[in-house]
Amino acid sequence: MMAHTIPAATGFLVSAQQGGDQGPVPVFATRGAHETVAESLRAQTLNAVLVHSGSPEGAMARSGDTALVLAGEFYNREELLTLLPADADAGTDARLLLALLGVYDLHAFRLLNGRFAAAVALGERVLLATDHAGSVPLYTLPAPGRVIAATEIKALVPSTVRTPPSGRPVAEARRVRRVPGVHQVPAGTVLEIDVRTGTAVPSRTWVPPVSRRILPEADAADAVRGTLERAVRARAGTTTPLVVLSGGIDSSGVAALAAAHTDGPLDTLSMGTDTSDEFAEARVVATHLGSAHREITVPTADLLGQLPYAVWASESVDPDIIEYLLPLTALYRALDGPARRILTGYGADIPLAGMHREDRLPQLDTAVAYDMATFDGLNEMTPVLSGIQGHWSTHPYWDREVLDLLVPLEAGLKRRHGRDKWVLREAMSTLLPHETVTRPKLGVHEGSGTTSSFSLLLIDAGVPEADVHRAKSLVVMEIFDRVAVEGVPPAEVSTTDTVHRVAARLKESQ
Ligand code: AMP
Ligand code: PCX
Ligand code: MG
Repeated sequence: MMAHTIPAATGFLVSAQQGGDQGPVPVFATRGAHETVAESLRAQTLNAVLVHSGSPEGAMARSGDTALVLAGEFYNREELLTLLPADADAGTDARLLLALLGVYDLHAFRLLNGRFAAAVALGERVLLATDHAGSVPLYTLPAPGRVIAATEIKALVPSTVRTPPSGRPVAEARRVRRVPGVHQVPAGTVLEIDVRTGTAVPSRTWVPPVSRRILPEADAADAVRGTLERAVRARAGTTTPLVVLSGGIDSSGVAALAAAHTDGPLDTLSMGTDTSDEFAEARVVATHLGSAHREITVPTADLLGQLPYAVWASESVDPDIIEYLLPLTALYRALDGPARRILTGYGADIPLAGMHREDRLPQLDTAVAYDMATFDGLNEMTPVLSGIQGHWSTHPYWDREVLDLLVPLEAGLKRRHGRDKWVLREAMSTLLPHETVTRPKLGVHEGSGTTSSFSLLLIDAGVPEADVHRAKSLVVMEIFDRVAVEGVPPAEVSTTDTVHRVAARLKESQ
């Protein structure tokens, strides 16, 4: 079965408890209907609220003393099905996971290539798992007798958790700023929690490769094209997908491969601002592929005004990441109408070191190793970003197989013949116009003018140039505290006021 427009559930809040008290109040930025579920097992009750768009039953599964909920989807269903008897009950991803847990227990999570967060109650244990990239963020507050977990922080803050249990520490997990006891489940990890004690034991299910692989040019390019093609096909769904297109090699490559798997024209969409856009470059690709192409222009003042939405959706406090996500937030928010399955080129620059504009091989590989060791917790691929408008985004470059191929390629295949991301450009060279294949990298934060206009806002408020990055960080943290921790709606938080407060505070402390 191929993925449909939207997965059965795009978020959840669960409470697994020995007693039968009420579950927490559901609060999500992700748009969708809420379905309440209660499954009584021998030693615990699993209460859940699913965020869904019409068929929540596809996101849960129960058999004997095991019950689970799943937000998101798997991309290697066919492969996984070969592990089960032909008549296995595995029609949905949730049922498939249940069947795999029956055979492999928590090691089932090592088998999955997907974009998901899962919560499983089985016996006296609770399993909380992320995909290899932690691309659907998952947070937990494990306490003796009651484990709560959710795909958004705002569902676990003291005001929504009716009786905040005193949480237990979670080894190797990062704590959430300003929310006592709440930890983020690490990427590529399953936490095994004893519901009686709240003790959590992590097991890694994926780690980024650290060795490097040597391949002839042609073999490397063929492998990249074939692997990426499978990743795009697995994500394309059964309705026409929408590719968010900058006209750079990453998103253009995704668009070219998606067009080949779509009956009729592909949909593509570009955003720009009144200060900056990449419309001409994206149009070259759209014309080449014959896509139904749209352009959206967002005034710069509106763009900066949407900062609270970017933070509310991503729950990230990294100012650089917020600058990448802000133009995309504005793009998704402008995308009215029915729910769409969105493919993006996001993430290609991480395994290929495209952001670093580095041509020395040791430095390039240092950048790859660093970025692959530090992505966890940044939430840059969270589905909530487009989920606030009811859409579902997915990132082919962060497919598990694509990463397992791209990360280990020796640096000389990434920078070669004077080009960055050489192996990707070579892989796409027959599918795209020459000017697209050879176009230099421009980040979304640059192409939309986001970085420069945010800097200007701070400088105009009196922040010295040397303090701009720190001030951005303070602005983002303050907005996080309002919209994620205190539950203030993003529409009620002003970027400009926050910037002025931060500027005044910085002046005082000088
Ligand atoms: P980047 O790698 O900086 O180009 O941005 C990551 C991804 O965001 C791209 O691969 C595109 O899918 C999307 N994107 C970036 N810029 C735009 C834009 N101006 N319009 C639409 N989508 C964009
Ligand atoms: N990107 C990158 C992501 C870059 C930063 N993330 C990280 N180091 N964890 C990409 O699409 O790969 C741009 C704008 O380029 C965002
Ligand atoms: Mg890119």
